[in-house]
Amino acid sequence: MAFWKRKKEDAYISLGLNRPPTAEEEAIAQQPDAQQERNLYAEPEGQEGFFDRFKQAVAATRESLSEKIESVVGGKRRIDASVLDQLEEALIGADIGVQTSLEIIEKARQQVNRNQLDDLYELKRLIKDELREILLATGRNRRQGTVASEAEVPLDIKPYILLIVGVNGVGKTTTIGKLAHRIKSEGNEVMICAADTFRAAANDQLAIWAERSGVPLIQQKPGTDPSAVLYDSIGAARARNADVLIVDTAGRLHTKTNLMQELEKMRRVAGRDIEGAPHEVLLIIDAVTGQNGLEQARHFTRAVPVTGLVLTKLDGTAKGGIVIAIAKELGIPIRYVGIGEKINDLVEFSPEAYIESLFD
Ligand SMILES: Nc1nc2c(ncn2[C@@H]2O[C@H](COP(=O)(O)OP(=O)(O)OP(=O)(O)O)[C@@H](O)[C@H]2O)c(=O)[nH]1
Ligand SMILES: [Mg+2]
Repeated sequence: MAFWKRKKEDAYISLGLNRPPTAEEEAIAQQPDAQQERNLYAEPEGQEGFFDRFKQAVAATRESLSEKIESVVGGKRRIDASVLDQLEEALIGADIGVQTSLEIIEKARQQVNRNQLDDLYELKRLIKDELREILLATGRNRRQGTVASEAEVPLDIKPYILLIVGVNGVGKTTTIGKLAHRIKSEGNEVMICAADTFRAAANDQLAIWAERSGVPLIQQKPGTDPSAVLYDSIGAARARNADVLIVDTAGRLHTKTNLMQELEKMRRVAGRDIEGAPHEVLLIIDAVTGQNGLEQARHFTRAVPVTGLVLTKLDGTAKGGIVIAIAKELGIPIRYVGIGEKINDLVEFSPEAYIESLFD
């Protein structure tokens, strides 16, 4: 079940049923493993060619990684030390992270020494398994309560508040437009709050996306206290009985602690008015900025309780391995990835689709 889904019937549709589940089915569905399995292997519904789009998005990374692996292993009959050294470089080059790359290669080395691994196919299998394990561990952290899970949000809370945070230019506004479109098309009443009052042009840009997605926008003059705009928007959302309120925030510099305080204030304002709000704090990270984006993310997660990540511009980088580095470092689930600039260019993140796309 997508984390923001509000309609009760969606809960059973997401179980692959066209009727409410029996008590027994419900119990099975509640088991963590069943949930995780579904999230991992189910292609998010209603998305034609989901896997193809994913493949397209990581094409540059796949090409650079797979080509390197194949050219390194090439016609060699055995996987030897020099192959593994070069492979290590290829993994690091894809931004998977130095430590992780070293660990994977060390594992491969041990298996080669024990004659348990001797061809390219097995080597790729090992890498895939290791990467999958990292992404699964993120899911497990989540269940251990590091991050709120959707099951904890009562369906009758309105509006469900999504706070969107991240530094300048990472794609917050664009992602809000895509999310608004998506959440609305699933049958929810959506509203957008323009709490990026820092930049004069921010409202105009958001207004364009609000219009594209056919969703009302609540805004005030540039320079207004963002928390005041949020307060107003919650009132407006209540008045219209909106299901979901998506809140844009300024592209704040992580070095300016006062901006972090402002975010904290917004959180308080939301929480005072609506039980459990903000229900989701989505941190937007630009995949193109690689390790730098990860550094920004560390700052944010220290200051605000980020519950999910959106990795944008995955289509624009050959260093798509950053997904792994982020999952491992932050232990926060990646909810979506941005794969282009258009309204439909946002896909639910699937570890399985990601890994298969990288090595197919
Ligand atoms: N290729 C690609 N471009 C994207 C994606 N998401 C956003 N962009 C582009 O990134 C640029 C910045 O996006 P914005 O949405 O304005 O970013 P922002 O975080 O709101 O920026 P500020 O409000 O200035 O902090 C725009 O040119 C977007 O079209 C994506 O998934 N893929
Ligand atoms: Mg913006």
